[in-house]
Amino acid sequence: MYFKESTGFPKDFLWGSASAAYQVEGAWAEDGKKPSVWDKFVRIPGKTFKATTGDKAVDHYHMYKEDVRLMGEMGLKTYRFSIAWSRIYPDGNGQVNEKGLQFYDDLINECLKYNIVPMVTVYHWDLPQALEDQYHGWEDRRIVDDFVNYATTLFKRYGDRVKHWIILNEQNVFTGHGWMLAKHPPGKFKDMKTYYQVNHHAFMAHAKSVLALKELYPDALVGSSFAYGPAYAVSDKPEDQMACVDYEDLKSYYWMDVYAYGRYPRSAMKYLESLGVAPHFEEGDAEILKEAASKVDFMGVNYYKTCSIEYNPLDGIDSLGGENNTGKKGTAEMEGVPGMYKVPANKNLPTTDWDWTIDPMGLRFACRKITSRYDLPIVISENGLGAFDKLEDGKIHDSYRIEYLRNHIEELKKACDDGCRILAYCTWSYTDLLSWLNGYQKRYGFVYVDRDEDENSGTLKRIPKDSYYWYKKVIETNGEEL
Ligand code: BGP
Repeated sequence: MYFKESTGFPKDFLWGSASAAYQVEGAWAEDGKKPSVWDKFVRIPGKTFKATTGDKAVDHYHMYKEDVRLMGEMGLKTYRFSIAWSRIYPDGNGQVNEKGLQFYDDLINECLKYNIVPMVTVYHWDLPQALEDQYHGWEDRRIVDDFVNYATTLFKRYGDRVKHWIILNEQNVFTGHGWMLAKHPPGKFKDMKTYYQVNHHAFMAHAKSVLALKELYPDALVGSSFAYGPAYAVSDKPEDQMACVDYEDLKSYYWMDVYAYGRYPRSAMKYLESLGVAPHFEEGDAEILKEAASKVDFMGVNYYKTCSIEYNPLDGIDSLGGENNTGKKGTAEMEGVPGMYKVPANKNLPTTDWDWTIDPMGLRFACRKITSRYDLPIVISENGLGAFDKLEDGKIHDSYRIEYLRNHIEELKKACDDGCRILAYCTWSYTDLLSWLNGYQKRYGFVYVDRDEDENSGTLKRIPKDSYYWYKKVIETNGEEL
């Protein structure tokens, strides 16, 4: 739609930035914390870029005061961070660890000191290893109760100060990478049946946590964050359009429909049943999903890229695709399901060095799709550019990041004009941090952290980049000066 006048961003808009515990904290075995599945996984040779780990990460655990001070000076309105389950319950369940709880108390209070709204992610992938050892983690239904117990502990402890809660981060990514692509723990390949069952458990954990939170704090705002890569059909051929509908049902609505409507897309479920991989429901599950969906306040969206969809004949490509984890352009491989769709590169769009399309309008597209399908408010919980940053005379001139963010924010403003209710925009990420599979060379932050790929080199000094000062202006002018 085209509007002569922009109404701009709402007055109380939350300009934010995000991180995740494993990617920033370090202190992997301190103050009672026990290993998470990531602490173990990164030690398997060949799993991460140059064998990088989050043992030390960017030491946010010890340097959080400096990080939050820089946020305060920037005028940041919200800081989205996650809590490490294995700091709170080192064994996943059982004994709670007071020192772990205290750390997040301190972090939350530090944010509040600078009028920064804490936005808490309950789960950003770092499952306690103990639960993997006890019953294979997400594969077992017991995870649901342990998760809700953990989440409820957080709600009770922090709910007086935290209003914004994201239950799960990118359920589609951690399950897809964990049980189909073998790229995240537990490193299983094409285990489709377990993949869908694991997802059902995660949906139940999400739903029951939403209900538990609303019971304690009816005014809290809650949702989960979905990694949404909107799909474009490559042509107006009906078979390409149909392929795109298939792709969206299986790769997007399969998650967002459950969060927003409390039910799976009918065609996707029919398809999974035909393959014999549909998830098993326990009695009452359908009702719980529905009830929780009616209480969800927003759709969390992590937006990085769009994709193109083309019909894939029965004798066509059969591949889960291959990610580029090196930063060498053009090394990603195409995904395809015979008889349905394939995902060719979009020739109309530039890409990052990791082959992610750069598509600012895709963000507006995502907001519009969500608004018309679910009519829910939206929290953009992640958006950003991973790049190689070079220190020059002690500074980082990241004009490419500014351009990326500016173009995305412009499109987000148009989404606001279109009537989408956008509550927050969090860039990924605040400081530089560990990229799960791409080490420390793929940088996203407003604040440069002096550290090398090597575990022990670098002073960890924080240096605000050009984008830091640029975003400060954006916040000051509520998105008017880009
Ligand atoms: C999202 C994750 C983040 C972050 C980001 C960038 O999928 O929620 O944790 O890692 O992507 O991804 P990457 O580090 O692979 O570039």
